[in-house]
Amino acid sequence: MKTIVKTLFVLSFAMACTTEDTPDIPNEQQNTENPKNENPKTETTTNNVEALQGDWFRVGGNNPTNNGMLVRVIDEQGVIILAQDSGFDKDDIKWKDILSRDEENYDYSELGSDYNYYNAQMEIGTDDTLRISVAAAGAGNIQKWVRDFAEFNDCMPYEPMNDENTINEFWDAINETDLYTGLLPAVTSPGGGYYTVVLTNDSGAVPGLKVTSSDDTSGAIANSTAAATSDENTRTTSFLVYPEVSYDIAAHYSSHVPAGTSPTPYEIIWSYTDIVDCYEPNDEFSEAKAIPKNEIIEAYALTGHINNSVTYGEPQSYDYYSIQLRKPAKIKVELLEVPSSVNLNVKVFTTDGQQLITDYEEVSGVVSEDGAIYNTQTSSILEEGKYIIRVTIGGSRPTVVNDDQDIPDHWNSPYTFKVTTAD
Ligand SMILES: [Ca+2]
Repeated sequence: MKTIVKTLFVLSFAMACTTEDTPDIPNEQQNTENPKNENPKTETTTNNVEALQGDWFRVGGNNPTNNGMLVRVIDEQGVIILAQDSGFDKDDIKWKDILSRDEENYDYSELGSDYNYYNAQMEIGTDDTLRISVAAAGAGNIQKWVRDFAEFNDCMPYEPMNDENTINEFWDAINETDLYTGLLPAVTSPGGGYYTVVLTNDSGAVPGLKVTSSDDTSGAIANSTAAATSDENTRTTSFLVYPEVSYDIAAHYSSHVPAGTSPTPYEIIWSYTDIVDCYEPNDEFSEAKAIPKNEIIEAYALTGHINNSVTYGEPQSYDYYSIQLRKPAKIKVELLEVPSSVNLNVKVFTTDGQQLITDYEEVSGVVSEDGAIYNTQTSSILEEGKYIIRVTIGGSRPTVVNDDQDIPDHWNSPYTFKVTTAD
């Protein structure tokens, strides 16, 4: 039943709404070469709704946000199982009092977005498609419904946007610091990537390199000299990059090994390595990206530095996904590959944000340790509908490396997982 709140909502918007799909021009008239009344039926008491029973997915109509809606016909009623973004609720009776006119045609009442019912007709085709026309406000509209529907997948692939540049400059004196504001440009790639900056010279100077987010005035992503490293004339820093953030570079002449020259030439070489993650941005609950069940999903666990430090629990540590259950089941999230440098934490939520109780099954490693691979399954069977899966990155998760340190596994290696259902 609708609540008072819903009723008030409907009243306030009634002027703007007509039916669920704004009616348009009716379909061409039925070409009845053999009018049905030539063979009048005698068994008028039988309501032939047998062929309609079961699930129907909406795939076409003049309101595309309603596509993917799932209506389940039981006897003479069609009930919403998956509402998608239609504004309807699960369990609303979308098709009411279906009455067969003949083998293919039915009359019924269609629930409009104003929660009034409108006279409508449906025709089932030999290809097991259902075509619906709603007659309202002097016009009709055609919707197409089918028995099965590919699951939503919000993956938006893009080409990697790698970049590089070299700057040649001079220090005029020992202890001079040259500041390059925004030298490392903001990237647009949703998944971010990583910058590598090399500050070097062949004059014997020991360089100091400072990298900071252009958006953060306190601290630094990296700030150190090449003193006591394997190559004291070169300082190298790599760090994870967040989209739409630029970074500043400070090049410092800290000291010299042999007799210094003045001015002292130096070189800054930077390169950007893009990480393609087709489900980003998905750092917020509201940004959850739809993924299909039973398919391997590939993503990167961490986008990088908004500020000079990346703290555990910041949005870029989260990946949110949504899945849909078409029948009651447990949700099972199977981690398949996990970078050795991170620990992944998997949680399942209702769309209201309520976290569901889950059980774990270790596949390799220990659940709480880096690189652990395990399955997460809801403890109870969930009803049909949409659910949110959150993958959080924990563990050691370095976002900066210097000089000879290896690029951490989670920068270059995706995690992969698959969502399945269980009884
Ligand atoms: Ca994310």
